[in-house]
Amino acid sequence: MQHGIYYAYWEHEWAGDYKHYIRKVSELGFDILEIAAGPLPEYSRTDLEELGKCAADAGVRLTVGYGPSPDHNVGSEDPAVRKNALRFYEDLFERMQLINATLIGGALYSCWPIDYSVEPDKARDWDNSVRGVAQLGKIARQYGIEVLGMECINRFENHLLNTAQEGVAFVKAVQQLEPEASNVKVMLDTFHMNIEEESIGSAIRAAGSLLGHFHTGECNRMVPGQGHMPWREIGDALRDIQYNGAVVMEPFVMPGGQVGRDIRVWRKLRDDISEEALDQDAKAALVFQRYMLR
Ligand SMILES: [Mn+2]
Repeated sequence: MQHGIYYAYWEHEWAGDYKHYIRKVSELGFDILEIAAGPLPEYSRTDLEELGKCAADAGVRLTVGYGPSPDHNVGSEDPAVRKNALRFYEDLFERMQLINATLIGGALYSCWPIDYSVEPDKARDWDNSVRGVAQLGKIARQYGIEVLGMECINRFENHLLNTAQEGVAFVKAVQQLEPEASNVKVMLDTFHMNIEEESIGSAIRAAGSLLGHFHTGECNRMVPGQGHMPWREIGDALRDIQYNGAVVMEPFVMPGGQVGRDIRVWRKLRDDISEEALDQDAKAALVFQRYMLR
């Protein structure tokens, strides 16, 4: 099991100096830095190669997170949008290859957050998304992408995959349609599970061998260990399914900027939000998480 953290913990915008965060998380003792896909299309080939080298030199693995914009929805009803989305992802996968990133997770089957001003048609969107993700998985394979994490997220952010059970049904439907899309996996996040699942342990066991990526955080998105998530139950379930993949904490504790708006952080979740204090929390959370989930 490798432990990581999402760079946006320290940022107000969905971009940042990833080299700075590679060095920081390496010093804090993490194995993985998760970065946002959004800025990568702006990077030159040289920028990407340098980023990959920086990570390799620091011994940090890069994973990628993405909340797809509506024009990158592979399950859109509009064929032009689906086509545009696949083109976007193919370019992104090529960029990921240059930084040796083999895992991407998020609501890749749809967009984030979904626009609920129009009532969603879940059955229709599900079918479109299964077909779109089947193609996505096949394309990703050509670029060495080993995990496409279908993140099961709460009802307020998307309508398609709210529970692990739905995630499993979705991934099985994709793999049935396209056997080459075996890189399409279930992705769970304790923050979302806390809202949607009857039992967090059962949800993890339901994902079982299909679990490809795991996000952690407290119920209010503070770092693991500072709230009341059932970490013992989570650890037991991950051990039961012999999960040996990435576990990336995704804390958000600061209001402000586009990150604060998108994540709906309207208050400081801890009194001291200086970089030093955030670093200390991350370090303590890593010790806690390694211990609880080992
Ligand atoms: Mn997440």
